[in-house]
Amino acid sequence: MIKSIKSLSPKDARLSMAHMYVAFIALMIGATAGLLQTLERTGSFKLPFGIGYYQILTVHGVILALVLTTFFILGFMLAGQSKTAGKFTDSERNMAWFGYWLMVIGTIMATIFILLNEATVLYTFYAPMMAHWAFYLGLTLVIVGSWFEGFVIFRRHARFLKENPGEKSPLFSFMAVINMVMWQIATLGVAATVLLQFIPWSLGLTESIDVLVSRTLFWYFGHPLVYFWLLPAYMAWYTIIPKIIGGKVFSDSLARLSFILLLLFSIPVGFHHQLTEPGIDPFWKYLQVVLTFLVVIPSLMTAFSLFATFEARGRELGAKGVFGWVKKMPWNDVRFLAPFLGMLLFIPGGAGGIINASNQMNQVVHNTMWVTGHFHFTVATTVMLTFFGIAYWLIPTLTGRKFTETANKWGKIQTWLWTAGMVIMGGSMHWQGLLGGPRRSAFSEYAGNADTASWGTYQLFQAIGGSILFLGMIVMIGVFVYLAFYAPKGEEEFPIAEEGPTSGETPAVLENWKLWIGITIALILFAYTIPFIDIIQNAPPGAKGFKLY
Ligand code: HAS
Repeated sequence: MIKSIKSLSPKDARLSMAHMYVAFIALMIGATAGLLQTLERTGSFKLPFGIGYYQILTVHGVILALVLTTFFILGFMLAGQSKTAGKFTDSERNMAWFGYWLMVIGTIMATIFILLNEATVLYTFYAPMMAHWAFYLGLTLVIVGSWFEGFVIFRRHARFLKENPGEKSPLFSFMAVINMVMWQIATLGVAATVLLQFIPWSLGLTESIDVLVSRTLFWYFGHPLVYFWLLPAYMAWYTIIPKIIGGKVFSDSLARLSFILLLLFSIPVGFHHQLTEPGIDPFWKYLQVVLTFLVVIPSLMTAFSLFATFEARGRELGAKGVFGWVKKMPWNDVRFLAPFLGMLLFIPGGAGGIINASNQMNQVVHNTMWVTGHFHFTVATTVMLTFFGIAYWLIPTLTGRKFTETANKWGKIQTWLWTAGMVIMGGSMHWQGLLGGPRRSAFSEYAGNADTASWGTYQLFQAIGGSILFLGMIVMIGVFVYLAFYAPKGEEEFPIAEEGPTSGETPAVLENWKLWIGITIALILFAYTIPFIDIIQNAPPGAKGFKLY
């Protein structure tokens, strides 16, 4: 039970903490499914009780990529906004609770049908694989619930601007608004395919489904989805990490500009997931590849800003040279160590993304284990290590407890286990993919196949990595439970950095929402209108549905 805590309004803390419970339960279920997958793929382990590989893979993808992320991100953003812009009103908080419960009900519905093996369609639920209609409805509720929470974030931000005329909005709140604007616009695509295509089709109201339309609408949503995961990690890197290392925000306007660029360029790029698909004119694929390269720029700006933050702090502490700061960083503080290792792994993770986006190289890596390696380095390492780093101080802040030395020690063990597990597993996935190893394949799919029977060593490495990760998950859950229920009562800092002397004036145009949302919509219309009309006009006959098992 949350008593009185000064660093955050208790009612807002309770709301945020409710999200954290779901996120960490999801981590437990999803990571266990991940371990089982790596073991199955060695060929020496058979899943018990007749459970299928693809069913476990669906649990893993949906529960981790969609449920854990969405709950953690919304909980974190609500807490950060309450801290920086001020607490929510009762009506705002009630609306957020309403959204939260919709998301919980949707998650339970989707999970039940996955467990019943009625929704073994993986997290991308590609047609013509068909799930029970209740699975799609469950996912819809999760999305609609998140919209309500998004409206709360918009309202709180607008209220701050109204109540503080002429004042700049808090950086954290601004970033949360960008993330939710991107999310609301992007989820329109997945909502459209689910409501107009999947639900009528799975109810038997329509006989067939237009596969290319559904995949295009999915990937219109799918790429911004990965930035929806990344942006909260960037929020922590820009606004929280400087405080943890004792430094200041390097540049408020650079941070805002990089978020605006991420908003502009993260949506009109979905075709880079469909480069090998027939039915989309190559010109439009080319255009979206160019836009993909533009979306890399704000990440490079972020890298620059981080180096500047570290260097400035290092020099304050007496460091010399470009990398002198390395010796001055608080390596013993897991709140810094975990996100930092996430940043480090984002260098190969991001480079892998650039390879994926390069049309010719995509032909080599598409649908191979390389892509699985790519997203384990990005979302499962960069983003998750940052989320863990956040959880170490956020959970005690929310529950009115202290982040103790014991928790820090176990946190460091957890961080190294997670990093080692991901490097071994993700590294081996990349390698296997380069050699043509297929992704999303159960052992039984390739056993006995002369071309692919020799993946044993890679699968073994993945099982070793997966087992280390499983241990990392157990330690994380242990620390979470300790911080939520057993750590000594007290007040934990919610670390938010101030602007440094390098920051300069922030131009008012960066807060011009009509302008940025207008350009975002214009870019989307430019990148999608003509190819989408073309896809519909030249559609082949629709596909009938099938079930995996
Ligand atoms: Fe990706 C596929 C392209 C980033 C996630 N991606 C996926 C899938 C997922 C995913 C889940 O173009 C699979 C979907 C599926 O199931 O089919 N991706 C990119 C590009 C980027 C990128 C260009 N992806 C991400 C992020 C993800 C993510 C982030 C999750 C969070 N991705 C693709 C493409 C595909 C794809 C194709 C389709 C492949 C196919 O064929 O199916 C870029 O955003 C990457 C830019 C990043 C950088 C790195 C900047 C580095 C920083 C760290 C600085 C470090 C410091 C510390 C300061 C340029 C900011 C340094 C310290 C020292 C001491 C040195």
